[in-house]
Amino acid sequence: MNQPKRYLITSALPYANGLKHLGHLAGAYIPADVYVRYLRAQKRDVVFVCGSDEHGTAIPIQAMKEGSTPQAIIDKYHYELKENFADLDISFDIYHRTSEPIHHETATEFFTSLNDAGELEQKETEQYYDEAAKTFLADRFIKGTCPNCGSDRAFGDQCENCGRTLSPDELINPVSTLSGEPPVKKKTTHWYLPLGKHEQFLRDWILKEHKDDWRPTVTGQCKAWIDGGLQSRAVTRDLDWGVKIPSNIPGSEGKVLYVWFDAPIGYISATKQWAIDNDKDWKPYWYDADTKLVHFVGKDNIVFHCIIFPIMLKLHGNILPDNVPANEFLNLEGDKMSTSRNWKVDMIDFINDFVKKPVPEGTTYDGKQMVDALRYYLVSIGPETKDSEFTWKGFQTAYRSELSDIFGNFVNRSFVLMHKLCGGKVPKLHEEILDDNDKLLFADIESTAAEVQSAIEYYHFRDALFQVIDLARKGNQYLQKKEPWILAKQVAANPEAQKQIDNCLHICLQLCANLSILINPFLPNTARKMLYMMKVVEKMLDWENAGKLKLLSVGYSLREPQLLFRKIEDEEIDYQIEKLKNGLIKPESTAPMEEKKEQPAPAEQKALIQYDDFAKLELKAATVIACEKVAKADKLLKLEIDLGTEKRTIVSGIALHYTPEELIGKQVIVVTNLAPRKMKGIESQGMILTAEDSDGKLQLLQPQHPVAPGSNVS
Ligand code: B3M
Ligand code: ZN
Repeated sequence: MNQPKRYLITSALPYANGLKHLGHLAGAYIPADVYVRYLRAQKRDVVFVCGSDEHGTAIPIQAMKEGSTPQAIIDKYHYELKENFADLDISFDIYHRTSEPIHHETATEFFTSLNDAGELEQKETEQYYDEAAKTFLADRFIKGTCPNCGSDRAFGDQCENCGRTLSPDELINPVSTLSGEPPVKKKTTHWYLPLGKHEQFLRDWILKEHKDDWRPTVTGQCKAWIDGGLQSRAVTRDLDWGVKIPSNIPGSEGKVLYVWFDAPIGYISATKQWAIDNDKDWKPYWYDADTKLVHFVGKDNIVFHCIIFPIMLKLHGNILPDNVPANEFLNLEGDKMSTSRNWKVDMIDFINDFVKKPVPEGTTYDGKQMVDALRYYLVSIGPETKDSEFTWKGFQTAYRSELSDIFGNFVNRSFVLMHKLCGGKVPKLHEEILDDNDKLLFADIESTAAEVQSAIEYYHFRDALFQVIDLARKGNQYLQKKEPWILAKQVAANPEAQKQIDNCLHICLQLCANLSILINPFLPNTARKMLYMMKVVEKMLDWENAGKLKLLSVGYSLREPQLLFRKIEDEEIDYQIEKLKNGLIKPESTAPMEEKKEQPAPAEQKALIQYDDFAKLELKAATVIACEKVAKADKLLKLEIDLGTEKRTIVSGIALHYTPEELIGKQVIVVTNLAPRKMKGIESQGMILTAEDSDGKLQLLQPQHPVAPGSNVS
């Protein structure tokens, strides 16, 4: 892989007019932080920027409603957001804000340079104006009757009832949501960015150049937008809150930059401020082609980061993003997360209820364990390819059955046994008696390090984390096979047994050291606690150590194990579920205080097919009669299936979800007329159908009651 010289990583700038919830955290902040921590462990040159988005109509309007000032609103939320991110260990190099003078200067220069180069157009239009509130009205602040469904709760940008995208002109009997009065039409002149001029560039850059390396959900949304026709976009607003258009430009009076024009420039101004604070040069990060720029955002921000901002960057002579690994949405307990309905879990609530919760007397755990617990669950259910779901029970189960029972348990057992059977020191490795199990685990350590690395480089964070847990699972299986506690009873009669114990625990401890390196980008607190137990310095977490088998020196004495993951009690979970249900606000007069979100036609749905297309598939029920792991392929299982009249071999990528023993005897649904395909040298003669559950586990599709092998499925 060609390594860029430096990285600039951004997370979407949150609006400073409210708190952010776990959906935001899972979408744009945790994945970015995992990536950045990995890059830092790789010793790469990386800057991670974010900050508060403090402009837009929503802020002065909220101030008006609360009888406050815009400045008071942004101050309140800016500091709160900054602290919330810090409490959850999101390790920005700078958390800036767009109200800073350096941002205003940067954004003004950007606008002026595009305008001077003739890249913007000025147009006069008529827009709705509220005479009582003395302000032009953003689409969201006009309400009326929907021309499509007749609901009287439609907004100027969208009808909440039927979902139709609207423009304010389409509303019947429009009224201003500010004064309740019908608005009047008033002429106004604005600057526009003609997107249409850049269609070919976008098609080449997104749909050709990045066809394979961007997520299909991202390119799909971009394609839908481009195909839908690229309209010119107004980049200024009539407002007195925001970045003012310089007064020497004719027509600038009363105009500010549209918030979506200035906000992404916030990434640049944040980089500038970071450079000032750290005595660095910011320019290469935005001008040198050897910089890899990656924007982490949620799916509602795709269009701005993949279409509008890149056009601005190109016109301004900056580098373009290398990737925008946008996430889909995270739902909550069976429903969409929503600020207006209060169906959400705010970061601050999790912090107060878990991280900063007073620790009962006599216990040694700390709140940071719960930061890692949350980070674990949010990565493991990360909506990387499609919407996924947060449930409190799912959180408790994943934490207990994966993190605590597999990872925590392995580390704990290794340390306890080492203290008991090897005098608290790293035992010697007796190379001459290494057996196949030992060698296999060594090989697994090496290959997992490489796989985790590759998954992170490709933004497959879920998969990467899964691999780490799977490696710990292998450690447990290894211990179970070796049974050093049984060997210990034989030592008196057979001194060779001690050598076997030594080998087993030597390998387990080297695996623990590796696990700390691999888990570090995801769970930094856990990694540090492991360092403490191993009495080694931070430097061991350097990624170049991942996959190495001699990280801990023989004879080195290690500390007693510490509790890595405390228990999450049922009462804590029940309390959260109750709290969520009690806080729900029924949809009524909710005028969400968010800027309009761009929602192009959903692109992730596959195209319609005709019945004839479907009828080409041959689906049959079959019974699994034998099953084994495929050598050197962690995800693959080789199955022998009985189709009544014939038996077949199938290779299926479900090894991380089922053990071979679990599958034998089970009925499955098989696509039997799929062209045979070789995987790891084995010809697969069909495909097994599964469905992904909310935890990302594949579940077999099965007939409700057993049927004869070979039965047709239709
Ligand atoms: N302030 C966040 C949002 O849409 C918006 C992102 C700006 S990123 C430059 O919720
Ligand atoms: Zn409607």
